Amino acid sequence: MYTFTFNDSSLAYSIYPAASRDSDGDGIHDEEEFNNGLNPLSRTDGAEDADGDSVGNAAEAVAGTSEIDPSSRLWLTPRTFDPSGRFSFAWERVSGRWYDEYYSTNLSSGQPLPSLTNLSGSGSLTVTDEVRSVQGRSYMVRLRKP
Ligand SMILES: [Ca+2]
Ligand SMILES: [Ca+2]
Ligand SMILES: [Ca+2]
Repeated sequence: MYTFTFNDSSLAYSIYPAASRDSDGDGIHDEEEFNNGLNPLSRTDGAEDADGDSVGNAAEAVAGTSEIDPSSRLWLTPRTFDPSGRFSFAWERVSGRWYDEYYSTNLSSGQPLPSLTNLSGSGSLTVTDEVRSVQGRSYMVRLRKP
């Protein structure tokens, strides 16, 4: 898909691949906005949540999830404590994205420590904390887009 722009004052025009252009600067490429019923010339819809899944449209574009499918979102789901007290959680990975998993025992000071990094692939990934007592621990997944 290509986008054609025309300036009626200067009579200048351009043609560019919509998949590589973000005309309104909201973090979502024009082609993705066209395909999902968003407005590629309005940056206000980047902050909106078209499918009501609690993740904004621009954040979904970065995560590689669908802006129009509420079942598609980056979301940590707590699984369970196993019999020995280990805690597991999961999230859906998107192909072409990289993930780092962090935990912290104290969010008010210090930095979260990486325990698993450079995770890629697709589909659900379950991570189990090998520590048997996770009381007071917080978990975070950082996403990187190449
Ligand atoms: Ca855009
Ligand atoms: Ca959403
Ligand atoms: Ca979604």
